[in-house]
Amino acid sequence: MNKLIRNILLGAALAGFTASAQAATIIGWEVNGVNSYGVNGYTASVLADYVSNAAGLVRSGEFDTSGSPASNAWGARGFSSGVVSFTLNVTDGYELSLAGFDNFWTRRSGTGPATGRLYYQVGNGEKTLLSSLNFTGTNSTGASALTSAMEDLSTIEALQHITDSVTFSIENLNAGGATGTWYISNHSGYDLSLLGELKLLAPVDVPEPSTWALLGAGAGLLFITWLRRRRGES
Ligand SMILES: [Ca+2]
Repeated sequence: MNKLIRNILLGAALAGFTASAQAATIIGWEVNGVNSYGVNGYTASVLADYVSNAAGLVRSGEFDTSGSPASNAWGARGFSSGVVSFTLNVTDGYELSLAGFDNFWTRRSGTGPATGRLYYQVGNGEKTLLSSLNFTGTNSTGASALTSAMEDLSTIEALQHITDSVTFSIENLNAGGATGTWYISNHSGYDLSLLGELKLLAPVDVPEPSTWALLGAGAGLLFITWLRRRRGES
């Protein structure tokens, strides 16, 4: 493409992003209609452009999915040292700035985990505690476990201008028994969701890394072929 036209198009795209810069739903899960604890790796119900979440909503650690699960809820039983997590991968050329959690509706049984901890990890960085959680809802209407720390992520530098990935993990604690349940619970709207903003990074007028990598790989192959010929290998 003509360089001038390309720069004009990129400039127009950037201007569009700037004009509409406001927090929107980046990812959200709806658990209405989810039964039998829901699938492990539950696909997001809404996902913004330029981010991916290939693994879905994942449970790991110690848990089981036997017994009689609640309706319209995603979770597990025996979550005493279980973890629920999800990862957002940002498309190359974009950056993600997180504004806050919008919804975080939970329910548990009487012997389910009463408290938890929410951590974030950007790329391969350190796992950092974002907030301690209280799971107060023990009936079918559940309760929000949002904290002020979760609602405003804009002041956390690490969660702004993310260009690789971010993982949130919920560690459930203090279960009263091995059969205690814990769920993301149905409420009006999305039941677990995150707000933020995606921006196109400013164009840089140099060959892209992939181009350099291809050039490098090509040169490497030529060199190996030349070496082999010199040594009389086929
Ligand atoms: Ca819902």
